[in-house]
Amino acid sequence: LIGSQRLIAGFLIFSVSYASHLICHEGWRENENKCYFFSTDTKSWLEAQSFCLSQRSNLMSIQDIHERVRLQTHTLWIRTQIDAEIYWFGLNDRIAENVWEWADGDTYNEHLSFWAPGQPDNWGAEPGEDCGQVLGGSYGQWNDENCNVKRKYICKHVNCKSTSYTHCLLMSHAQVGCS
Ligand SMILES: [Ca+2]
Ligand SMILES: [Ca+2]
Repeated sequence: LIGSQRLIAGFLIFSVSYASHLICHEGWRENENKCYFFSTDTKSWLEAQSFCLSQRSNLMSIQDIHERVRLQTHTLWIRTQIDAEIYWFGLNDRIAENVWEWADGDTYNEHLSFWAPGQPDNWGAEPGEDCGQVLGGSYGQWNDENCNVKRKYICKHVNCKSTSYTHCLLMSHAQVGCS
């Protein structure tokens, strides 16, 4: 009996660790139970969000410090992934000027914001700048830019194979990688 219990326990441990390496589709990168897609092509912000939705994801939101910072080194995780390039992510104030929202519907936490100095500035003539991007050349800091500009983009979804289904549903109603 003890032997078989060990076998079952061993199998469960194996299954959990095995599953944790299987959680993102090919071409997506895993970080802390989420999957990220870094595009090589460029799109307007809305086109990029449409693409992410078609992949059962959304333009990336930043929901905890771990998505910005690798604790050991305080290196921004995003910064380590994007070199000096600029990528659209999910932040936008398209509905109401200077009211920032994430494309996936999650809460915008002011204390996690990481705007570049002087940003957001809603620069230029109407409609100004309503879409958010991360600046690889500036430590992954954020800027707002005209939504029609074509940029590379980052999609994200929670990976429900790596966590309990209930927990996954609690994490976000809109991050649908798990249905
Ligand atoms: Ca704006
Ligand atoms: Ca700006």
